[in-house]
Amino acid sequence: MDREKKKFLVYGTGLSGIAAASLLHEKQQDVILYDENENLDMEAIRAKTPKLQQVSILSGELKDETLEEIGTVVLSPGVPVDLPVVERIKQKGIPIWGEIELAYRFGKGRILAITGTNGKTTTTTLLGEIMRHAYQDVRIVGNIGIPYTGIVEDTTKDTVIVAEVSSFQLETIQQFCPEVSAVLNITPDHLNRHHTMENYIDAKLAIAKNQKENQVCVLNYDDKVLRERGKDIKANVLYFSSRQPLHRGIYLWQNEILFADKDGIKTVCSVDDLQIFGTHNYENVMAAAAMAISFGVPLEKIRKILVRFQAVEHRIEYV
Ligand code: UMA
Repeated sequence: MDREKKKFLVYGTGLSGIAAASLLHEKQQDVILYDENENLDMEAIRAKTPKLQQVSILSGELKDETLEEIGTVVLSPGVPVDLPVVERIKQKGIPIWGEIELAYRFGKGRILAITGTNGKTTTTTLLGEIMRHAYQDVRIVGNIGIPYTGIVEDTTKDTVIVAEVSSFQLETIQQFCPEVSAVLNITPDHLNRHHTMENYIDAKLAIAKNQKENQVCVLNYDDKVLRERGKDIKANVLYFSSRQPLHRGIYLWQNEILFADKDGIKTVCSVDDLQIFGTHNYENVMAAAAMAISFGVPLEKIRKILVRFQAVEHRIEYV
């Protein structure tokens, strides 16, 4: 059977799975929603969205005969890619897309994407606010708790998408390609899922794997791994540093955040004017500012939001 005409199987019935299945249904694709959990409350799932009334929902063991009908599997980020059942899907030659990949294939707009072990949510929120100040239609999505597939139907070519992406989500991208990406830092995390630090680093850096020379990847110069691996990135790498001046990039010098490029050095802001504190937060500010500058937002607009921005809930703040 022609794979194009086969069904999608959406694996996982959490936030990502429900948004992905709803999008596929909306796009008139044949879709099966699947979850390993045998005690799944299907009625509760259907109740979550009226769009799912027409979608078949399966749970428990995933049978070979079901896979015979499947053209593409859309994996939720929480599903490890080395599960025996996922290996079985790969052996059958069925393409596996992450939920982010599905959104990318069906969505429109310009994408900025952020990953890193720490600071993702603060940086994503801050960048989202800067973008909202500069553009009309801005969506903040991803690991932050808003599935990217959930907003795809509302996107146009003018939509600006600011996405927080986790290593789990990046493991299953194929073509996903942000215009501007950032990796904030990499320290050991989620090693039960990725097994080795090398796998974890590879998953994080996949954010830049499809980027071209005219696109930008923002990296932390003070992170040894990122400084090394930055040399292999095809995109234009723009570094930030809280420890040293850079010829080209954004850095902390005494109390000032400065941006240096071929035209000279400009002041982004003074850290004394910020509402968030600590070097880790100055790094988040530098990453968000570097991304916004790379996207073409004027410095004055960036500065206005930086000095106004308050800590994201449940993050460290000054009391
Ligand atoms: N499931 C299986 N088999 C498995 C694992 C899960 O069938 O082996 C099923 C579960 O029974 C459940 C569903 O999959 O029904 C859950 O899917 P999920 O774990 O992917 O969770 P979602 O609700 O879809 O939420 C996901 C992200 N979760 C994870 O990455 C674990 C959310 O990030 C994200 O906000 C959301 O998509 C929207 O994009 C959470 C997270 O903890 C906050 N992320 C990690 C982190 O930040 O450290 C990476």
